Amino acid sequence: MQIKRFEAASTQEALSKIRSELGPDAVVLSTRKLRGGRSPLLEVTAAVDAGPVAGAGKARPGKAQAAPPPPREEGEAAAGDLRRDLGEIKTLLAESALRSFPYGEFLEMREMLDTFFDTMGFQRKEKFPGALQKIYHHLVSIGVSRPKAFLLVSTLNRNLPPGKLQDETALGRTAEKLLSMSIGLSYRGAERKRICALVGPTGAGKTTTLAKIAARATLEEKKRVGLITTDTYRIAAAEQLKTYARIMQVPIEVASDKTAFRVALAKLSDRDLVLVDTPGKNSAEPGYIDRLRDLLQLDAPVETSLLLPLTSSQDNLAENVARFRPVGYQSIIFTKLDESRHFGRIYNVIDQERKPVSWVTSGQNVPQDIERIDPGRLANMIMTSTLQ
Ligand SMILES: Nc1nc2c(ncn2[C@@H]2O[C@H](COP(=O)(O)OP(=O)(O)O)[C@@H](O)[C@H]2O)c(=O)[nH]1
Ligand SMILES: [Mg+2]
Repeated sequence: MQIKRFEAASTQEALSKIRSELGPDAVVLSTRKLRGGRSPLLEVTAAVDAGPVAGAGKARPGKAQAAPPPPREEGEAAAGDLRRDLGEIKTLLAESALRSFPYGEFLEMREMLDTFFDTMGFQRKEKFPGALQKIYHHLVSIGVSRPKAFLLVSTLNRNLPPGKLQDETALGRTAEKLLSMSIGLSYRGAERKRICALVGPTGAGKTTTLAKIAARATLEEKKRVGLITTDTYRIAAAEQLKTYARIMQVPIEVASDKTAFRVALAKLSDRDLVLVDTPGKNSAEPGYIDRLRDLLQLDAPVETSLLLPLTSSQDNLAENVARFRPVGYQSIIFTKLDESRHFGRIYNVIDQERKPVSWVTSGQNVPQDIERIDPGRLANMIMTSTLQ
């Protein structure tokens, strides 16, 4: 790996210096503001994978002597490069974190990487027809991460005959199909169980969603439903669910510990569907996740769904996914789609976690604002960025 340090007055200037000296495969390792002098100066360290550092304006190092790859494989090569770049970036970020990198600088560096990715992505995208670029920008605008959007678009570019890449409508449909296939990978092996527990951060919509699912199952599927709330931390929490239970005329049990939970399950053994609400307590509190995992470890199979509000930032979604992973959830329910159009974040999460999305909710009305969702519908929502 070749590492080189650059000084520039702006991000753009730094990027153009890096590109002309190290070529388009260079990655930014660090960036910091230099103090002193009349105008602000940026110090950027960048690296390229192999080969000698070439002079300004010269061809790309290492790859200069190599024969140019055949055009059909260019997208694949670029995608491979990007995957490698990202892997390397992740390692570098982890290393930086270990060396207790100052947080401000860390954020600045991430911002820089985004700008860098945009510029690099754009350079490579220039080879893409306009219709494909439009799809890339749409995906990014609704929250699909840049690398994932790039991979989707480059897959289309690689696999479609050039004629098909000009027709925007047909291309949009194909993109939707590809997205649906990609999402479908996460749905393999998904099955519904008799006992369903909802977990997730406070205010995600667990109690409201549980009431919606209960009402749907009772009214539409004519199932005999039973409810259990393990949320005994706040008196109002149990009351909230009891009110719904009374309206729907379904039995409800309150369980404050595992023994009481087992008793409650036994009482509801004649029910076709048992829905379990979990505490709306600060999930970051020590011991919370362990207690939840222990509670839901039963002899009977349980489908645990993680609720994630789409109003959360991508970082916050990732944080909650990581926090609740030890509970061992099988599916995800995205809530509050009426309050955010960042449907692309759904794709990022399930592509990363490889878990199916069982429901999405889009409002406070019980039982209306909930929808069972499949890969095709999700892909359509992402491509049209509407709930319809
Ligand atoms: N806009 C919107 N609000 C929702 C949705 N689902 C739940 N809420 C609201 O979010 C708040 C917290 O919901 P709640 O079910 O008590 O969350 P819990 O703490 O996870 O049980 C309440 O005001 C709900 O009405 C949704 O899909 N869209
Ligand atoms: Mg609740």
